[in-house]
Amino acid sequence: MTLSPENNLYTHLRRGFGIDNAPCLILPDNSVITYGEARKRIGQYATALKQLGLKRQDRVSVQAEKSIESLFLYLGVIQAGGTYNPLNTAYTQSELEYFISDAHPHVVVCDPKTETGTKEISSRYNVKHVLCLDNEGAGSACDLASGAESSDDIVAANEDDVAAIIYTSGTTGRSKGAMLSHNNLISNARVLHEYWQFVPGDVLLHALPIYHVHGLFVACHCALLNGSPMYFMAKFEIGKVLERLATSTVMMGVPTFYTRLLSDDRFTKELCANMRLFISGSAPLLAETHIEFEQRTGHRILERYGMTEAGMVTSNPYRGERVAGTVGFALPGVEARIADENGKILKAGDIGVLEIKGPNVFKGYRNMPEKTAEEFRADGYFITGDIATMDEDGRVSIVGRNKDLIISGGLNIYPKEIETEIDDLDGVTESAIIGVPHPDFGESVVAVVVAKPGCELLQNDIVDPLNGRLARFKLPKRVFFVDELPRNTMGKVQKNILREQHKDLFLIQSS
Ligand code: MLC
Ligand code: AMP
Repeated sequence: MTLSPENNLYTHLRRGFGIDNAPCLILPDNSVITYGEARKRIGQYATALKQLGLKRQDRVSVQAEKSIESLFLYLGVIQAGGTYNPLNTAYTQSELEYFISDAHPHVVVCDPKTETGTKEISSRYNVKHVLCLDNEGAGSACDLASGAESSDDIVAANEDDVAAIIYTSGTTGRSKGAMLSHNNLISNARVLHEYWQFVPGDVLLHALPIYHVHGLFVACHCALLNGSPMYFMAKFEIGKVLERLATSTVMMGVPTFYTRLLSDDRFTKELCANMRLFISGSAPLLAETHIEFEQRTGHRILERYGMTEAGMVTSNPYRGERVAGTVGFALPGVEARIADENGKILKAGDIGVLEIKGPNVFKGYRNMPEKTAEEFRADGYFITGDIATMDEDGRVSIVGRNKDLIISGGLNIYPKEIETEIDDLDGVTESAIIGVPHPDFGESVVAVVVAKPGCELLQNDIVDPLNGRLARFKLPKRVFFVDELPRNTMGKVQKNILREQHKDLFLIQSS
């Protein structure tokens, strides 16, 4: 293992950067940040972080709104050899405390609105510096960078050094910090850039958040490696997205983006005339959305499949059949197989758990060697927890999940975490959290609660106390009260029965 700038992700991204006066980011007010300006600014963040004493693989935890400054901060951390730890902006302060205690960051960057609380938490865990960035990209982190000399030096790394830690919720309710190495990120970025055939002239419409793999790595890395401009939007707002479509060529989104576009009459074939590629992932894209989209626009959405622990894993082909309801083939360099729960490899067409291996697969969960070991087979395959089939040609379809996970609008929600909070409430005996079909979010959170005898509870008695403890996207959208939960002979709650009972809840309401 050699320590070299050649092993640093930023070296590879920067090689792809456009010439100095080429546009890198186009903002809602049409102002443009060039690649030269971006490089300089990233170099200022790298210097500022080093001046704060950041060393190779020291963590920088960031819970800040999407802005050009938060993007530059990310790249500055990588240039400085640090480990970037983005956090969903919806996380509450009590959720934040766990991440800080686990990541043990050298620097925390937060929104000015949460500065007091974040400083208090950080002081308990010996964090050296707490800085701020607001939704406009202003704040002490930005000021510090402005006062630093820009440097082009990229800190040497081992290819196995941890470039990012992304927390993904766990089935036990405790979040796991997936450690992604520079090499994990470089290999995946290169493969996607080539597989999706990025070309000069591409313009990426970027409306995803940048605290997850999809918006931060998949989208940004492809554009940066290609030296392409990105329309950089704070969030997915339909009007703003429609405005930019006519001059974009590529968009990446979660299925909610596509269903929202389809439900807007302004979204037409003409508006998509310049588009080369629509990519969907992070959650299942309904076959009906795929078909309706093609009928409306003439474009076949390219669906791919991935996860925090491995970046992108499979993809429908760029040229060749993009089949609705399938996630395509293992990407070059990635090996995929279907196995039963004991690890016995199954034959084509059988349903089992998808297992994968490749340079994209993470190094493990931070501070959780046992949990990490449990999720790998002896021959190095990672057990994804997704139920899938693979046909004779290697085309994969995801048909379910072996993990008790809800994906709402592309965000993962683990029922256990919510159940633990609800079960702690006065007047509650127990609860079950389920995901049911939702026309906008794909799936939505529903709570089924057993109250203690004699306790009359209402929906608000359950939801209100969770506010402030759990991010709001995790809160149940509906609560049902029952006398008892259905259980099998082993005593396990039969969530499939509950899901079946409530499957039309949001579909009926919306029609
Ligand atoms: C927001 N809300 C949600 C929600 N997003 N509720 C459930 N599920 C969601 N995903 C709630 C808020 O708490 C708020 O509720 C209300 O909706 C309005 O908030 P908002 O921020 O204005 O929502 P909106 O802009 O409509 O956001 C929806 C969305 C967004 C789908 C555009 O969630 C989004 O951009 N999702 C993408 C997530 C993503 O990038 N996933 C990739 C993970 S990586 P209240 O009660 O407070 O008013 C991964 C690997 C892979 O999975 O394969 O890519
Ligand atoms: P995350 O933990 O946020 O990285 O989410 C990863 C999970 O999202 C995967 O394990 C899958 O369950 C799901 N996922 C991602 N892409 C797809 C897809 N195209 N189809 C179905 N599920 C998907």
